[in-house]
Amino acid sequence: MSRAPLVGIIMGSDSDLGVMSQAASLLNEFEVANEVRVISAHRTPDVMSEYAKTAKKRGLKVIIAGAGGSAHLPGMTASETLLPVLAVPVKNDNHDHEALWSSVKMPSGIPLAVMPENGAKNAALMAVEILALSDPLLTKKYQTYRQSLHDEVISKDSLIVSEGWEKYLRG
Ligand code: RP5
Repeated sequence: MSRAPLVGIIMGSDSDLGVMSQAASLLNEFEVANEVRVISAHRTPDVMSEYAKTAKKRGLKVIIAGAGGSAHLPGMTASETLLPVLAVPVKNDNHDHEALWSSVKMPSGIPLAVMPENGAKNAALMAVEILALSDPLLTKKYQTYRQSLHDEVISKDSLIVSEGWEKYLRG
């Protein structure tokens, strides 16, 4: 994507990329310029600090930050920028729910919008909602997306009602 990024997607490790790339893919579908970086709060705190402090000046509007384990990246990034930060607690098989807890337990005063565990897609959608506030074209695309969710449920329901749930389950 060649336009200046509006959304920064950062993660604590390349092991988070499987989850966090879902945010980038979704933003690409909406044609929202984004950048993907691996930045660790623990291993590269200097880079994290610089990234957060310069993000707004560089034109970013939203940051999506994903991390697993004790997950300091989302909260620390939020503390060093005035941009909204959306946290994605990354949950791999060897993790418990610590990333979720460390994000939702942010002390009062520094807000962090916390998504579900591995909820990178929802983070991207929330970023779309934020950007759509000042972008009518993006609002239109988002409305179309929401309508498609609605229509999909209606068509599944119709099929279950007309064919019966047993046949539906058998495919
Ligand atoms: C966190 O520790 C990362 O966000 C990742 O989820 C977890 C494990 O990192 P690696 O040891 O796989 O690099 O900081």
